Amino acid sequence: MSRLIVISNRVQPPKTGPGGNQGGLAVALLAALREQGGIWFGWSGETTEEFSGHINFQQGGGVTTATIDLEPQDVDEYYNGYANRTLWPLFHYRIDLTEFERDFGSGYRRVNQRFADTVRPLIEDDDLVWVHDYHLMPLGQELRDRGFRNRLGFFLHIPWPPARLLLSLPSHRKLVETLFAYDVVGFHTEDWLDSFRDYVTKQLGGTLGPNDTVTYEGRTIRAIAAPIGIETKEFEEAAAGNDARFARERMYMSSTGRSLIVGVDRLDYSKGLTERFLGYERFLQQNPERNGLVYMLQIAPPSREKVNTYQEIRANLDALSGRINGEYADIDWVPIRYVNKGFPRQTLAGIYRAARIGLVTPLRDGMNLVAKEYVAAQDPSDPGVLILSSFAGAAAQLKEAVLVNPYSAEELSDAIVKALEMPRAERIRRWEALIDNVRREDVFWWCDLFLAALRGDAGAEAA
Ligand code: GDG
Repeated sequence: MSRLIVISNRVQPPKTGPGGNQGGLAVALLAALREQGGIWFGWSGETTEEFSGHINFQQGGGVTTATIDLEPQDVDEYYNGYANRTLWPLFHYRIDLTEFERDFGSGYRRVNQRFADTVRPLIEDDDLVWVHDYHLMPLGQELRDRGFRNRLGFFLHIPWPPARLLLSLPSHRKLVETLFAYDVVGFHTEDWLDSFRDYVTKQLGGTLGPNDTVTYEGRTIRAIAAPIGIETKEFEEAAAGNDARFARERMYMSSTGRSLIVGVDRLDYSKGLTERFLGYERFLQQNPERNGLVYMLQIAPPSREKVNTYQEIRANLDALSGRINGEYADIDWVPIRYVNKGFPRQTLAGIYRAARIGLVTPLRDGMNLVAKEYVAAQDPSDPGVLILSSFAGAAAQLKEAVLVNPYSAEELSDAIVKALEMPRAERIRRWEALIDNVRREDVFWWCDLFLAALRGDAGAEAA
């Protein structure tokens, strides 16, 4: 069996035992690495005055990780710059927040070259290489430029934007062309895949062929939809376990007789938190008789704090939650508990299970794993209701959720009422359809699907 080389911006060091706090992606990739052998390569998250190409190897839990340090300028231009000030907002349809700076582009190229130079000697002839996400799109081309002939795959974890938006990126064509260095390029949904095909055919003059192939300038790749899942079985077990029970009891004790509405998101403008708070405010305003009978817990650990749009959204949410609480709170009730810190996964599982409503309303999201975690954590005999943005990739699979337009405060407010009033039989019926998908298309299924395509297995059909 070929070894697997996983390359991503950051590397998740393997943690073993029940204290492990990894999400689905890390769990699946670590399992694949354990089975096939190989290395997970990426940035350490640390900086160094001068880039040396020194690789720090670590072994643990049957997996080898290899990390490099980057220069502060690299981090500014590549990570905080091109990746998170240019590509992230643009690919989430936020052209208003997208910053175009030449230095970002050159930093992005430089870091991708540094990745290629340092990882190249670690790769053996028949290793499979799987590159992840928007930070590293040109890495495949950089490796090919260094004479690399292995099977190379790329998976994009965020949406692929419509061509009309992508055209606003200076040198968009060059960036997309680099994807043809891979053998397989994966997206979460048919929607994102369609946008990619549309760009390639209309802007590049490429052609579509059978079995998900796309050809451009004599080079044929497979472009597939492969929706990521979660480690469903482990998460279901965690939700029924002791740590989760403890978290659940804490929630019940602090709010006897009140229905919990939960949101869990990295603090990011793509997650629609401002619009969610406004929708909840509308609900409070339109349903005075329900005030005091519900409360919202929004967990939002800060992310990308060096990027000013993230500082702004944080300040906005502080103000908005303060305003709503100031307006609607009572001496014994606070409508929003807004918490800017992270919790262990087991605790999250317990909180999800205690919640009558899971509110997952991103304005745009490649997939959204919280929606799936919420479903996996429910009590089968009395499940809660998932309210899900129709603009999350997950909506293509989780069709039995209450689907909403996250921009509409009215729709959010109506959906909350509908979920609170939903009879138990309907909640069970919807949940059974949801959990069926979350179990079947879990993260191991996703990983196998992509790797089968990458190996070029005959008959490896995408989802
Ligand atoms: C990108 C794409 C795509 C959140 N708060 C805590 C915590 N989390 C965990 C959640 C979930 C993960 O973080 C977030 O995953 P999402 O999928 O919701 O979103 P992104 O971080 O934006 O991920 C996304 C994903 O890649 C995978 O392809 O689905 O569309 O944007 O697992 O549970 N975990 C812990 N404590 C917290 O407080 N332990």
